[in-house]
Amino acid sequence: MPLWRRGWILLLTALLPLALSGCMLSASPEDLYALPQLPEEYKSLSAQLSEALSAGAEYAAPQAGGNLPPVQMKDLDGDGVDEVLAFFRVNSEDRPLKIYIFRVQGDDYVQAALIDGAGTSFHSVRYEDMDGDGAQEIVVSWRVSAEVQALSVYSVKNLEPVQLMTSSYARYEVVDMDGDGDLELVVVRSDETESGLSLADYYDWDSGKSMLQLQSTARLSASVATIQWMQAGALQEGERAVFITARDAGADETSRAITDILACRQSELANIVLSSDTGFTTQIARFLNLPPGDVNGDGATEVPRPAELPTEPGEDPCWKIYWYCYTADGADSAQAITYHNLTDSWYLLIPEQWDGRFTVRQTNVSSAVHATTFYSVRGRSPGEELLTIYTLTGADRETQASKSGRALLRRRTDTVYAISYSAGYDEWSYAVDRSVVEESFKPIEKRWSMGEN
Ligand SMILES: [Ca+2]
Ligand SMILES: [Ca+2]
Ligand SMILES: [Ca+2]
Ligand SMILES: [Ca+2]
Repeated sequence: MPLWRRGWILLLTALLPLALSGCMLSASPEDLYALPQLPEEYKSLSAQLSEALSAGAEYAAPQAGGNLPPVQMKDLDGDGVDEVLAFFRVNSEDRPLKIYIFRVQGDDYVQAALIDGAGTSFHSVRYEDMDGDGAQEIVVSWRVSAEVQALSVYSVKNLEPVQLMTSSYARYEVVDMDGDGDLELVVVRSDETESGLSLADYYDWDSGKSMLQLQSTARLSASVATIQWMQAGALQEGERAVFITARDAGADETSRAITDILACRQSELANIVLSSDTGFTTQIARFLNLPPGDVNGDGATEVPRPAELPTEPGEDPCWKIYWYCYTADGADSAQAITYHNLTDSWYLLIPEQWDGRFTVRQTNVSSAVHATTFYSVRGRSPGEELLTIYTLTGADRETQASKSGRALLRRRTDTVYAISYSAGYDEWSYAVDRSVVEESFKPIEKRWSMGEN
């Protein structure tokens, strides 16, 4: 689809509500003449959208995720021509949420299908070819009420919508759990029968019935309200897994990260870290707002487990982070140690021989000069100064970074990172080559909002 066509869709979306509300009347005739001629097929689409709007529909754009416009283009049936999906709400109807699907026919757009549902708004929409047949399935999340969300998946083969599953839910992920090339659906919902915790339903594609079948259900260790992140990732041998992190207040008012890990075992969904004794996950750590991730770049996902670094009495606690990966049996092993500075968006992979022999202090000299200094440890206290990592954000950041004794680590649009070594570093028994330290420095990339599902 050429870019100008996409441009037209955006223009239509922007102008139609204005046109109907009369705002366009303030445009001068010259302004109107300046608009390029509308291609024929978009006149028919525009007419269809106008008709829906004048019949009492209003645009109801999805509120979260990667597909936000109220009018979206997607080649649903895989024939190389985009269809148009328009998201509306018609308040007077029992099933007020409507997705109109238009397809090109000759010079016109004609309505090919309608999907409707109950609820107050569209939360999100995602397009996934779950069975790999070239036709996109549509994953729709509906906000039913302030507390309840529902998830539905539609096949639109030949542009005829068939609902493949629907369920109330809190989070979901679409992922190839069993490695067969088809995508499965993992849906987290509240456990209504007991304990206030949550459950994960596993839907696999049944090619015989062309349906998504509920295959199995796994128990999780937290209530849906406490879930912070649900992410697809990988186990140690590369098996796909879903990591679910909840946050709850521990006994001493510190918050805890409670991690469940779902993987496919003999075609069933299993929570591989659930203890058979307690029925609860074994993976509980202090919560420091760090999601699981591939921290060492080996393809497997690690889960963080903070441990406190030595400090002087009265100082704020600071943390090193042990990162664990998992086998399919749920056995964990530490893969990396980091020091994370989330305020300044960086972390340092800690050389193994430093473990137990270093600590850290953060000194924010000014709002534009943040310094994180690493010390050796003497007894249980900070000892010799070893090195300092600077986060420089002021207008003079280049000058700051090139001050005597400082070396540039990394440059970003609005930040420069630099490092300086103290006299004690090279004499420290556990020092590693400076180039190793510098390669171990990692800026944290801002990522997509993970709450989209
Ligand atoms: Ca198409
Ligand atoms: Ca498909
Ligand atoms: Ca699969
Ligand atoms: Ca890894």
